[in-house]
Amino acid sequence: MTRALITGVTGQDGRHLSELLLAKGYEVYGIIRGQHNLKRAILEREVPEVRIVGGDLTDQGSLISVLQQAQPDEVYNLGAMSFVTLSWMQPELTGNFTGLGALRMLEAIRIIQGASPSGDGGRSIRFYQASSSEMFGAAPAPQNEATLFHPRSPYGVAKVFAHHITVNFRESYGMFACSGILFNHEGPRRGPEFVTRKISRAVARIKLGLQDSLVLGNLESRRDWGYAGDYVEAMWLMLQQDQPDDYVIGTGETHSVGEFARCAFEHVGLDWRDYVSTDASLLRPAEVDLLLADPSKAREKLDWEPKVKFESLVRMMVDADLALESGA
Ligand code: GDR
Repeated sequence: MTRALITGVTGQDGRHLSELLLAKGYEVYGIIRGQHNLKRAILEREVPEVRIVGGDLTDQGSLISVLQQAQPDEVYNLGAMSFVTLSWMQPELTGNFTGLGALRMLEAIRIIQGASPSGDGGRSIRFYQASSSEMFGAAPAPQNEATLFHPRSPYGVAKVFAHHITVNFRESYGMFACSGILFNHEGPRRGPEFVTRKISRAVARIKLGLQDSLVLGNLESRRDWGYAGDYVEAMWLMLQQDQPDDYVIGTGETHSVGEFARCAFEHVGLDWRDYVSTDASLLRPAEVDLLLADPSKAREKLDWEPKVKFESLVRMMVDADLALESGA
């Protein structure tokens, strides 16, 4: 039986990926830091088959122990401080967790499997790094694997380090290490701090009379939004190839935050202009204005296509929040 180890297993992607791998017959181990917490409880309820192991991306020794315990064939490093806004408030923590965390896991794998600098070893554990379109930041669109990074947040900077160290371990030690540069991916499991879920939740609550308005920041920024369930499939595909490589994953469509809000309100028969206002305190010190993926390499080499389109994604999220908020 193939064994996978996932960091960030309690997050949106961790839960989707666990389900995908379990359905493929994998034994899935998930690293959880700290003691009991709400996110762990959600994971245990939604995907109880995941074997939970204690560890922390800021603790090198714990990662070595976890690898010894789980003996994985594949490691998916999804763990990060992933909320861009928070990365300006806690930049050092972000660098440590999101940037150095990837290095610690790579080092742990190298130590465990005894990869040699000549590149003739270390092919047994396959490694996936969750890289992000935030690395592109201000780079001109559309963005693909050859686009130069220009990150605009401490989070983006930390992800650039994690991406390059993944490529470097592949080149230095011959490790099967892949970096998936995923554009924004959403769904009903998205945390409420991210703009799509903030909107879908507010729309549901406004429709049900539980809330009367929604305050947002920048309505003009544009994102390439896809469905998280489609994107975890791409992660898995990357680790099934003959050669390790890096891939951009996105839809090739871009929409503004305002368009997302308009579409979400329209779905419940409301006009977004009656409910949405903006507040300058929600603007970021530096913004990423336009993200648009060119996912041609993934389409050609992985035969990967996103299935859920923008409007279906918005409707899926609003419907899920309507069900949740009405206790259905
Ligand atoms: P992002 O996602 O920063 O792209 O990173 P987020 O949903 O937080 O922001 C998207 C855009 O919406 C604008 N915005 C707001 N954002 C939030 N959170 N709250 C608001 O009220 C609001 N109003 C406007 C933002 O300014 C921004 O332009 C996500 C994360 O999941 C990262 O971890 C991941 O790497 C990238 O996507 C790909």
